Amino acid sequence: MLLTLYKSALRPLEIKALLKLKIRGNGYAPHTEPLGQLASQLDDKAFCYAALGKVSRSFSAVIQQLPNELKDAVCIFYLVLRALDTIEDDMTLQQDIKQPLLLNFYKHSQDEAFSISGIGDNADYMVLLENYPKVYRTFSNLNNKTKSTIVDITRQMGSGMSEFTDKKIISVDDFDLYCHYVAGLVGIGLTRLFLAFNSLSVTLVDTDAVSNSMGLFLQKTNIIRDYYEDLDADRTFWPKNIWSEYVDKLEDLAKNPKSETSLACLNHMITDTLRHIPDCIEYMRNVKDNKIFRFTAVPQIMAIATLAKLYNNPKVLTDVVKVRKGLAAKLMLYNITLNDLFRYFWKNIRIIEKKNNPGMPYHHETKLMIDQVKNSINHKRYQQ
Ligand code: D99
Repeated sequence: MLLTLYKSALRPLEIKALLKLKIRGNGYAPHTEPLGQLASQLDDKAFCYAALGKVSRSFSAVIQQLPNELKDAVCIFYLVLRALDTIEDDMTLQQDIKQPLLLNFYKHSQDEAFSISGIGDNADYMVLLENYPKVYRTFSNLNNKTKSTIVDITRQMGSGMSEFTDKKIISVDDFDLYCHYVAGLVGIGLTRLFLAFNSLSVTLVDTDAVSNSMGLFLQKTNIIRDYYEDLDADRTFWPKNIWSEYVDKLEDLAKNPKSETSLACLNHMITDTLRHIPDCIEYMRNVKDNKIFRFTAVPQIMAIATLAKLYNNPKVLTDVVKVRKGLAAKLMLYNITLNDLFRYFWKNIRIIEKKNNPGMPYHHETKLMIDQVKNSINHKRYQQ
């Protein structure tokens, strides 16, 4: 926390926001005891919120922005997805165990007796899977529409993850399909939860396609940001058809992080992610419920700020580059409006534009994408 405060030292609004969040306790200072110990002390729903606070502190703060009736649904949705993700991420699991577990997880998530030990690369994830009956019982108290949405998304996601356990990400279409399974479906599922809560909360025409882009934008940003960490864990999600234009092996990027070729590959990946922004702007323009807007806006603004920091930045290829937690805290504390969102996107796309030097490989394609993003913001800004 001290390091977090230090990083925001010159930004009083962020300091204030971080301290307020810490004092309010929900976002930054959840229970201090280990989740395993809490499991025996807390009732089912309290355990679920404690688990949420442990696996993603900033997300558990973001979720507080939602209307009460939606909080439980999204908390459980997140935990079910996190459980499934923990199984997918476990590299020690042999294929003939992992595949059926992924494929059938949606059935297990409806079975009170389901609990599984020894899976997960950290204690909190392991405890979550061991205490899955607590998640199930909290899930079972949700309304039928919410339950069927969560089960259907989990079924599709588990099937997609299973498909990709022995399939490599070669083309950009493969990349879009993988990200659809692990993140696009989250956007689609959330929109269904929002509409079940209030049918006028999101007024989209091409609902699933635009909701899918919301997930792809966040997931692709994470995959670019986590290049070095994933390389270390021998996990690669960057599509071969992109990186093989620049290097023979993906790990070669880390060998010459400052070279024009390595940076061109990084910028190419970021340009591919910018492609989803017009849909994200379209989504945000159609969120009519203020609390749902704030919930969806925070990760979007964090993502565009992250991309601006990653663009043409050699550090991405040797370390994990993150934006300040203070930004998330500030976004959560202030009632951000659609125009604030436009301002953040505009500011950060301008940062990328300034770093996109004419002499760089892929400069032209990036410029075209940036112009499309600017039009999508500008056009919406006046039309609003
Ligand atoms: C996610 N994703 O928030 Cl996809 C996962 N943080 O990044 Cl239910 C599950 O948002 C759910 O710690 C919702 O750096 C989300 C997205 C989301 C989506 C679509 C519409 C609205 C919201 C997350 C969760 C973590 C998150 C944590 C982040 C700072 C900002 C808040 C951090 C997206 C996914 C699926 C790509 C991981």
